[in-house]
Amino acid sequence: MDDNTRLTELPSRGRLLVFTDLHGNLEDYRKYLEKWDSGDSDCHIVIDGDFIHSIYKEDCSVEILDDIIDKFKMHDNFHPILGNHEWSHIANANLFRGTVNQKKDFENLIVEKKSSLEPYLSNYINFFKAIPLFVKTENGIFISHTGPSREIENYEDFEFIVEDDDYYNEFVFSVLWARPEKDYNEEDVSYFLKLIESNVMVVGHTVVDGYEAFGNQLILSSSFSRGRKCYLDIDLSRPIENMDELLKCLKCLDD
Ligand SMILES: [Mn+2]
Repeated sequence: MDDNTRLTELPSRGRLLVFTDLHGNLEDYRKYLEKWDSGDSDCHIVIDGDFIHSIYKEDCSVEILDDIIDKFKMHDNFHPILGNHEWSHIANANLFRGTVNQKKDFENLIVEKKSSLEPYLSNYINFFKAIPLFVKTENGIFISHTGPSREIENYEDFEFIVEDDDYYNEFVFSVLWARPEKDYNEEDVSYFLKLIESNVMVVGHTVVDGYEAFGNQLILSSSFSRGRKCYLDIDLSRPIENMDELLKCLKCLDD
């Protein structure tokens, strides 16, 4: 795999599993991994951001992250994507849920589990900088943590994000933080998809009851959710032309 690539492209063969927003839930992480055939190089797994920062009593963010780093090094078919919670450590930016500073909490958790902050935090930040922002499949799917950005007006703008290494511009900010309705609408999704020549988009970030279709965008909640925990199990050899076809690839964790 190329160094420092923000866009991972998957060919039109094999299988793709997509899940998102684990937020430190080790039990769910293990359940999703059981569905993945790590030894089959055509069986891909995408973890669509926010694997750290727990909202649960038992925060397994460090255990999950250590395992994700190992698997990312070992397997070319394992694709973690950057979320805004991982980004907060790159940017050294506080991230609050209510009154809890989750960035600070994670640093405390590292000290608790490893008995010192460094070199662990620096290694984690280097890893966050090495993972993609986007996965694009040849059969028509584009995956990012959230977005799209209204700032992306043409293909050159998109290429700029992919080739740049800045984490602080409006483009990058929007694909990590944007909310549907507030920051983009269904027309923005369609405009962006046309621009990058994909048919449907998959995001996490916004908490829903398992899944929600927002125009041509599927919002997934696979662990931290308002009820159901949903994921995608996609045959990459079959074109996905529209939302109806994507919805056929949807599964729930406890079914
Ligand atoms: Mn998020």
